[in-house]
Amino acid sequence: MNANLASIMPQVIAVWCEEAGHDVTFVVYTGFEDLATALPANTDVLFIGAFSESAQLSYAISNMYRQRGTVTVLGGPHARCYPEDATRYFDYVLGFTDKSLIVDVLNDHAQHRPVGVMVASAKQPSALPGVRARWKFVAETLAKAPTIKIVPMLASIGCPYTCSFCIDSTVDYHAFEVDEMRQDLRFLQQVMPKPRVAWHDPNFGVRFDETLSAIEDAVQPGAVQFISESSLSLLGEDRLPRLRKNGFMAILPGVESWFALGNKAKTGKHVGLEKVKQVSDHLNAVMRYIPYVQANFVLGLDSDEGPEPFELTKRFLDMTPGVFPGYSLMSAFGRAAPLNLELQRAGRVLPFPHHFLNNNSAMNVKPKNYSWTDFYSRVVDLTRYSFSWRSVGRRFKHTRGAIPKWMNVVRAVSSEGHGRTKYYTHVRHLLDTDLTVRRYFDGETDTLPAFFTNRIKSDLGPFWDHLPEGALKHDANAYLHAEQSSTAPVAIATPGRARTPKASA
Ligand code: B12
Ligand code: SF4
Repeated sequence: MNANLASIMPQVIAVWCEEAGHDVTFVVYTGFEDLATALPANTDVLFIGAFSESAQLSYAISNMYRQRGTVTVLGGPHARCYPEDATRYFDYVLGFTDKSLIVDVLNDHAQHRPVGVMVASAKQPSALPGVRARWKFVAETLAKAPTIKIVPMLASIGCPYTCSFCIDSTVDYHAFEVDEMRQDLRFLQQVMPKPRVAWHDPNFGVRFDETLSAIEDAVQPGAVQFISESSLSLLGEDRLPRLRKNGFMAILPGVESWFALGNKAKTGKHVGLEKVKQVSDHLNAVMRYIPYVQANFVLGLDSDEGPEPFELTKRFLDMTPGVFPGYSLMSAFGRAAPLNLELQRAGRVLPFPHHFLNNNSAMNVKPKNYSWTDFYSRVVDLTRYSFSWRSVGRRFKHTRGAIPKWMNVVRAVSSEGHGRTKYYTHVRHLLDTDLTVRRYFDGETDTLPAFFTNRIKSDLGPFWDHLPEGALKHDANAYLHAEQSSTAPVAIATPGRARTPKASA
């Protein structure tokens, strides 16, 4: 993982473990470290934070360390989304995590095998150690980033909106103490010459005035540069000058679809071309103030049908040439969202190994209104259009500033732009030529086609040999099965500690 994209929570866990009196070794795995030697041989407890795309890697690492007697704990998006599967490979699988939960796990530190325990705090923590407390671990992480170094911060957690496909649709919005934020920003300016901060808030600026005032108190205009993900509804034209003045360099709003989620884009009931025009005008205005704008779209939502959604996105790109488009193939990340239960009930979720669940390597939901071949043809066409030299040139021309201009070019010609077009084109070709692929996509078999198995093998490299038996397969409907079965350990969502670890043996 690029060190600039690393999560806050592993740094938080490291702080809490030290506060509880433990010796901590913190490792950011960027793909180059030798994990066999990076941790002390006598490690008692190993915490791993992983997205689902790193699930198989995390299972292999856990296996390596469990064989040495280490107790292993998984936390992060994969643990929240696929806890049942993760308990097959970890002693503890953590959902929402606060300090007291970590202390409980450390006190217990027992091997729970063959099936680990799922534990979670009742809700998201109301406060987390800030940058000052995490600095040692932030600095270790940033030492691995090339020239540009980005510090991750959080001003809030959860979201007031309820987009049914999103993990935060059921998590209440909670803003952290602004005073803590002020102090962190002052501290950062003492330890870094011109800090860059990425807000990891699911939806930054819900409490716009309060948050911006705190920034203004602590930072001279422009002394710190900021990046954030905010919904369009929060980016009214009256707020843009203030964001510019305070050094906001990049904003990543979610448009998602031309036919749904109008409240989030502040387009109300307008759909189709009307929404395109409105969002395009809005984002062109945003670009007059903020140099880098990425608009995020989800492809394959149930609200979309026929060629129009794709053609409208092309139209949008023509009308908004400076914006970088971020595409996600609709994905159901296990327990992440209420919508997933419906999709599992309808038999539409495919068992693609987690390794491919990163919104582009595979789409694990059968589209409602498209055949696979039609869908992939349209995805190929749209990505080709978006990263064609014509679009790249127009984006370059309509973006201000050297870094934003070149970042767009690099992203377009890298694995993200041209690389994805090539990958989607290949998958589209396999749908025509490889019956094992077609039958897997159609849900007629759960035998993973050789193309995908070989890809995991090559991605995991030496870790492939440590992958536990059966780790490429999971129950794609585990969420539904747990809801239906009274005996299933539905731990994560219940109030209070879901399943308290035994007292220390
Ligand atoms: C900020 C963010 C990013 C940032 C920062 C990424 C990062 N490394 O943290 C950026 C923009 C870089 C990013 C990129 C991606 N993201 Co993102 N991102 C988020 C977002 C909006 C917030 C996450 C966050 O920090 N929340 C605040 C923390 C405090 O809360 P939390 O994550 O719920 O964590 C709690 C527990 O899980 C636990 N915990 C968390 N980590 C750990 C670690 C340990 C060791 C322990 C014990 C506990 C623990 O403690 C926390 C407190 O209760 C979430 C959506 C969301 N609202 O959660 C998506 C989300 C995490 N991202 C997602 C995805 C798919 C991606 C990408 C693959 C998208 C893409 N195609 O590029 C990439 C992959 C990045 C990578 N591998 O590094 C998915 C993950 C689904 C999954 N099961 O894997 C999510 C859930 C969005 C979604 N689609 O629903 N992302
Ligand atoms: S606005 Fe963004 S963070 Fe909030 S529920 Fe919708 S998708 Fe999730």
